[in-house]
Amino acid sequence: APALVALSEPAVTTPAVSKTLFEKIIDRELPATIVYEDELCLAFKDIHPCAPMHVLLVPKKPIVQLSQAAPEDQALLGHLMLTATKVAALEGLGEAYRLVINNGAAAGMSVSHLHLHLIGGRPLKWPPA
Ligand code: IU
Repeated sequence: APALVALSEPAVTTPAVSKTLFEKIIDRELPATIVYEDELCLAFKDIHPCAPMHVLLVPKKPIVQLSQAAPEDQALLGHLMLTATKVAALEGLGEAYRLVINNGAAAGMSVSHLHLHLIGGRPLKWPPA
């Protein structure tokens, strides 16, 4: 019957590309402990910290991963690095911290929005696992 056909239609059209977790944090749709923000990026505490200090820095521009960054993103990538040094100082890490970008699932990337890990507050061994 036509009525049943109509009921089988989805009530809401989903967007072609849904927001990642980090976009939702940037847009304040999900909570996070934000430690720094400017017009280009946001820094917030990792929900599963691997050290006493573990912050994620994300560009507001949704770059999927480092290998998909474009030449026009050069200044933004530099800004993320320099901002990480600022956040490290703000968080009292002194000169001892590590910055990590995981690129691709096999390298440990689990959220498809470029993010720079800032890790510190304990002795860090090298190489990482
Ligand atoms: P990765 O490099 O993609 O593995 O980093 C993703 C990080 O996002 C990882 O350290 C998670 O603990 C972190 N995270 C988060 O902070 N909040 C969340 O809701 C989820 C993951 I899911």
